[in-house]
Amino acid sequence: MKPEILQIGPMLAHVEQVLAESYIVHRYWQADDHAALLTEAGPRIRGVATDGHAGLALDIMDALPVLEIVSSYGVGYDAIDIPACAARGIHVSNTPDVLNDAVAELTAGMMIALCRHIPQADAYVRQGRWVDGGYRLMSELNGARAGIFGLGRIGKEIARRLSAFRMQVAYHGRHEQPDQPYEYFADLTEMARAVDWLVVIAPASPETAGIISRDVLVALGPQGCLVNVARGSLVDEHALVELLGAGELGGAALDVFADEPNVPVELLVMENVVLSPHQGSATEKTRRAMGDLVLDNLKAHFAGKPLLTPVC
Ligand code: NAP
Ligand code: 8YV
Repeated sequence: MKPEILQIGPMLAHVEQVLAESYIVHRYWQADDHAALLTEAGPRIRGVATDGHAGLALDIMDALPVLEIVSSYGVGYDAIDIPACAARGIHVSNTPDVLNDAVAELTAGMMIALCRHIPQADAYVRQGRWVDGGYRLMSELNGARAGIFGLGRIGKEIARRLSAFRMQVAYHGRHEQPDQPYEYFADLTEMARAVDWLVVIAPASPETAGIISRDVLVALGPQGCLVNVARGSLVDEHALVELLGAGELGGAALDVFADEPNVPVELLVMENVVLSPHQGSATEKTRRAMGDLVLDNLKAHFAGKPLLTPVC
């Protein structure tokens, strides 16, 4: 008998194909009556396939008494209640490492786009305005100081790229990493005060909610730029919008927002902002590797083997 699994939302075509071949799949988002689906199939469902946005709601988990594994597409697992899973003996896996390069590339790209006005300069040419005179002068990354909040797997790849741009890199986290060549700041606000760019790439959690506070943004200052490629919940978005509008913060490059896919309307008309629809890992190659890890973790579990990338 194939194990029965619950697929929370749509996934890549190749992932859905392998899931359909290997398991009896219940497609939650397509069910007309979610409660009826859970009542009928819930008692037999042993696995969940989900992603970092949909996660697994507690009321669904409650309806799955024999659930053994949640395999999630994405490295961030803030949408899954890990303590609840651990308490019930449910294993959880995510997709770390395979997306480090893609996220680091987008981060560097957004930073260049922001300081070199790539979107605006592109529009300038398309609108035929170049014939009336060249575009104005801008700032550059070369020689500027970057502070990374979260020098983890992705943060280290960002640091490597920013170092290659000849930026001075520093970092903040709960622990100093003596094997890393970058300056460590034990205090986040101190680091924000010392740098030109603050790059946020730490996990969302109760401890990091709102950690990029008004005070941190004020410390970054009118010449400073915030880059958020982590989660919207880490940043005080109201303060961010207000300070950007008032010229008390220099600029922002944002891939993530507090209430995705809704973006504060004020940001949409700001020149000193670059916006991206949560695209950090969104390349064909990386997303395929993430999808493969979702499948491989499920396969390992149902073969009685250890998970490849366990969270708990
Ligand atoms: P990671 O390897 O676990 O690194 C996280 C880093 O954050 C660590 O260096 C950790 O250092 C630091 N940190 C600081 N305060 C922390 C706290 N209170 N709790 C936990 N860590 C803290 O994670 P990663 O794989 O680099 O991914 C980081 C995050 O990026 C993910 O959780 C996800 O939300 C986000 N992400 C976004 C995208 C996107 O598309 N935009 C794509 C992938 C990932 P210390 O332990 O020293 O504190
Ligand atoms: C994905 C991400 O967009 O890995 C993460 O934590 O934020 C992104 O890679 C997302 O998780 C896919 O659901």
